[in-house]
Amino acid sequence: MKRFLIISNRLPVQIAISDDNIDVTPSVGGLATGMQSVSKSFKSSWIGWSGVEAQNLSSEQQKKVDNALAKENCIDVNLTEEEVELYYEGFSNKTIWPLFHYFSQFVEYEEDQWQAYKAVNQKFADVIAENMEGVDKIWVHDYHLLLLPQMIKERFPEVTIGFFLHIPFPSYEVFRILPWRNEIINGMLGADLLGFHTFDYERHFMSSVRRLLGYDIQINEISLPRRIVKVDNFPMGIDYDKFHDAAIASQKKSVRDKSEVRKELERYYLLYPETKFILSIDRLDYSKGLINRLEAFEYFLQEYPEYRDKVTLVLLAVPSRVGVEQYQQMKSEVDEIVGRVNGKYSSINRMPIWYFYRSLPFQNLVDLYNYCEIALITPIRDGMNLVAKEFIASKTDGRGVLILSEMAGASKEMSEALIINPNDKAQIAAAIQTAIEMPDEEQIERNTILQKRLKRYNVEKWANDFLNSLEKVKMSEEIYLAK
Ligand code: ADQ
Repeated sequence: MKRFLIISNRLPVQIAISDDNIDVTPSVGGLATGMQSVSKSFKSSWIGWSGVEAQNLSSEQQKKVDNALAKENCIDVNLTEEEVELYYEGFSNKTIWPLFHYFSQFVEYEEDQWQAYKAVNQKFADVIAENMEGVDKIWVHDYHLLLLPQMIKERFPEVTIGFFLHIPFPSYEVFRILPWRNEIINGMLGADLLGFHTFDYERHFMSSVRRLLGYDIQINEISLPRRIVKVDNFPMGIDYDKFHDAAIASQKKSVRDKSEVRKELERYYLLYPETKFILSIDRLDYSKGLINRLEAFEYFLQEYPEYRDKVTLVLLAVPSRVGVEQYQQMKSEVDEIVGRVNGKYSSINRMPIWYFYRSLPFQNLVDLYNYCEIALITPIRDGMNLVAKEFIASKTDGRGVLILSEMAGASKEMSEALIINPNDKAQIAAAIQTAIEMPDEEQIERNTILQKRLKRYNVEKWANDFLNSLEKVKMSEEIYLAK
């Protein structure tokens, strides 16, 4: 059987190191799940960074880490503290991330970060080169590794390379701001198949290729001098059954076995049966629109006073990139607004916002999705947004209303949600009212369509579709070269 390589910045594992023990546990994220289904048909290995900085390990410990990773079919790309700072926290998260999410005011243009980005992409290419035996296909993921496809193609021209971008690709007028724009585009064009979440990102990419490099472009093909590159959209799905089944199982649990979250929500609901819970979940990231969401909620409480005692916003923010200045600033701003709103609208028994700054175990997450009547998801920009899909998948009686930003890739597939402009406070407030008042039959009607779609196009289907297209690319390339 041919071998297949999956490449991403981080390996899909968590590593815990103590004096005499190394514990490696597989992580359960969407990408890892999608890839599990792929590894049924291919013998695959995953190459990426373990999350442990190389110089913090003794050679003995490094050996143990490598052995433990090998059992999970994972291969570590050792990164030093400096590389992590310049390549990951630097160029990836201070240049590419803000630019591709249209936050051009946050973009840093640092030559040393760019050099580190190139060097680490090269380091990935070197580790790949050491592990190429029997490999005929490579799938590279995301914005940390935009130069890697070309680096692999130069060394292994016969190998088929796929690349998938998990974040938006911005319009040409934004992308062109980048001093290293041509290198980035050329890096990506090393792939045989380029995948994006939406047609718009695909179109933006094509437009940048045409305007920067002048290549000939047909509907979803780019003709390079010696080969063609296919470009297509593959909206990423979720592990639908996992969320749906967990929600059903949770409802059947006895009081003793229920999660703390569920017990607390049920207790509160007994005291205040009129309460509608509005759920907000994301990483604390400026692209996710937490500030505008909180301001819209504040506006709702102010303009719709009759609902003040009937709604509770459950705000869950996962700590993210805590070393980056804009993230620290945003955290202070969120703290301030939550304090202001709770200060103004709380009563002795009730608080309008329940604020949690932490990650949650899977079961609690599912219980929140399942129990809360409304989800308020208002990113300023978001490649896809899986939370929106997980919320709908976790509904078991068809009830629940999703309010979703038109700037999330997910909005393209979820038009049955209440779609809003994240910068329009009045529109968001009106949508909250609509959601609270929406009749059950209408909720069920909308969610039935959404659930059917999410179940059909799940993460397994997404991964398989991408790989099927990768197979076809090879065939059409042979025809092209024969012409
Ligand atoms: P993210 O920006 O991380 O992903 P998203 O797609 O919403 O955003 O995925 C977040 C994941 O984290 C979800 O699977 C969710 O279950 C989990 N999560 C969120 N809050 C949590 C909490 N408090 N505790 C535990 N888990 C939590 C990037 C892009 C997105 C794109 C994905 C996939 O930015 O646009 O959808 O990749 O391509």
